[in-house]
Amino acid sequence: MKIYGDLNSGNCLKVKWVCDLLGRSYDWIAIDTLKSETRTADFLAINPAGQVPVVVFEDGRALAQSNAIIRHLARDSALIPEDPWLAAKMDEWLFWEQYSHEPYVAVCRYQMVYLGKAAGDLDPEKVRRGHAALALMERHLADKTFLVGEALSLADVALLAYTRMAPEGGFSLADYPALQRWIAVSERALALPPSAA
Ligand SMILES: N[C@@H](CCC(=O)N[C@@H](CS)C(=O)NCC(=O)O)C(=O)O
Repeated sequence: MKIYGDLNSGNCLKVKWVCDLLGRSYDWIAIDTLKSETRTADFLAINPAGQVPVVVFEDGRALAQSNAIIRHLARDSALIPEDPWLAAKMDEWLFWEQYSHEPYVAVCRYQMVYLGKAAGDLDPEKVRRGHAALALMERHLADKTFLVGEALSLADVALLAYTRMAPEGGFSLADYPALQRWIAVSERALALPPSAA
């Protein structure tokens, strides 16, 4: 299996973390998104959407979209709750992450880290919606260890990717103690080095 990805991308790290945790072997093909390596004819032949991550399996079939990939890779594993209701709640978080979290938290980080924007120059609406996403997670996690059920699931993997990087996008986590606790627990479960957050 080949994973085309950029290690600076939370979406790509989700895929790497799931493979590492499940002991799946893979070749990591480094794609530099900042050098537009997602726009070459060869890359577009693999993923016409021109985005990483994309995985090419042994039989040549390709799968894009980080949350679709991790859902496929983790099928039949403990990262997806057996209980159908809890699995659906996990999916609720995966869709929410892509529509209500990543477009704000990850985009602000991208603009600050890679485009050199100052925090004060970020679009205030993006900042407001990023904080709204973090606050929703904070309320949910106030009395819980993990987002769904009693164990790490793909919901935690997907949300961890950009939440642990939120400070790089100008989102201080100082006022989010439950989030900080959850980040530390999830990082330990994934055997990741603790983030600065
Ligand atoms: N919804 C997609 C988003 C993928 C995405 O935005 N990828 C970015 C890196 S995080 C990318 O490839 N950007 C380069 C480009 O658009 O050319 C997913 O979850 O995989």
